[in-house]
Amino acid sequence: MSQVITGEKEYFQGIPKIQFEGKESDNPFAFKYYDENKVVAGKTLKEHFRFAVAYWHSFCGVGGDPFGPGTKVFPWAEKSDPYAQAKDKMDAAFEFMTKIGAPFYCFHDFDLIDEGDSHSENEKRLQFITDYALEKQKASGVKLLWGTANLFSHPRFMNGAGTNPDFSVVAHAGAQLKNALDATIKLNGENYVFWGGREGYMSLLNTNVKAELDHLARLLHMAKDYARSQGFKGNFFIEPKPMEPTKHQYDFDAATVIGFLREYDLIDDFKLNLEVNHATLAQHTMQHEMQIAANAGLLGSMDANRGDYQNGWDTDQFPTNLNELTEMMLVFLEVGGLQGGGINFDAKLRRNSTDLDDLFHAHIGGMDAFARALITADAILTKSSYSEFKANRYASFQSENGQKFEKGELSLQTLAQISHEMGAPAQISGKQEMIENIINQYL
Ligand code: XLS
Ligand code: NI
Ligand code: NI
Repeated sequence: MSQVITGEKEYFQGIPKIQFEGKESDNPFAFKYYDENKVVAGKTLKEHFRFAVAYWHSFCGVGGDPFGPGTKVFPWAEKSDPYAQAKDKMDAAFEFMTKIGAPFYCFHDFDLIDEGDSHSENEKRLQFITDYALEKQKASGVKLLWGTANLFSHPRFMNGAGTNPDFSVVAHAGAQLKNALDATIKLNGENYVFWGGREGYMSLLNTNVKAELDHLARLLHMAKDYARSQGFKGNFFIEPKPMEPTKHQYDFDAATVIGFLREYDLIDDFKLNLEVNHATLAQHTMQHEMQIAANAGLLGSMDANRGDYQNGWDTDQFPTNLNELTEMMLVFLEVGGLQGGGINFDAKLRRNSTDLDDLFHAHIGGMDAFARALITADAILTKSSYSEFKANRYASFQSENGQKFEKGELSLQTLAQISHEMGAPAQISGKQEMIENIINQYL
């Protein structure tokens, strides 16, 4: 995929396909670290990351906030006819994706085309725009990393979608979900995501948590059975987030979702799509979430962004924090990367970043930051004392009794007896500061 694909009109005029020029380059429209063909730890950067552009933030989000309307005037949003507008937006999207060199994209159903006022009209709209998307994918080589359904914006979902106390809303969600699955399958989507935007509650006083969780699991089973019957071979991902828009979201964090998948027998088909800013909202680091998911074999995909140290909500900023990213990439390499997913920029420009070219700066920055972090993490793992130090911390479990303990061959009485023989443990430093310095040294 090297060709730029435009529609009748070129939206990002004067911006060519972004090339890798190296860190000495002063060209703001060039990659400084992301050389897609560079091989690190046995794979090219392109293969490691499988970067995806998020349709909603990049081509739909005009920057509205609770204090004021949107600030961005998109030239692809001028036409009032929803079909014509959707086509223009898709032209802009594929032009951008081929210029930035992202091999994948992700969407919600009604990012592609505005929602109509009936199921049949929506089916017609999605048919139309997915026909066009198929042409665009073929011409460009850009692929669909995942599709999803927006089951949280419309007022009908104010009490949830799959967890709504009203069966007719649950049924409506089912109809919409079916169409979104059909669209994803038609476009050869590699995965399908469930983010439980309003699958949670505002108050326990009016909520039957047991019934709601049972209903959510039922809907997920139905979705999985339907998609499989239609030949979908990809992964289903659940995207944890602890709160926002609801006060408490059921898919709180990785550990909670893993427990839910086990409890409801969904663990063989579902994995996790983790998001940096959701991890921090749950009072975790992203690297913690990645490790917990990987321990269960469920590290599927990632939504890349960053939060703000001072704000307590999902600010969805583009990732630039190299220390944070390097720690993430250490886990990424240690656990062998993602299971079927990629890295989707679920990040938005600031409300006052209003030029069309800002979208390029944001993605160049994000892709470069990931590349630099991965290269750094690989150097740390292969050249520094990091891995050896970490392994040595646990070396005592290689002793005869340590091995018996790990294999479950010791009773508590024997363990106690061993301790009597071993005497008081010596103090061993965790050496956190020394390890932290290695990151700075290799960056
Ligand atoms: C919102 C979520 C959302 C999902 C897709 O916070 O991150 O964008 O990724 O529905
Ligand atoms: Ni997300
Ligand atoms: Ni988010």
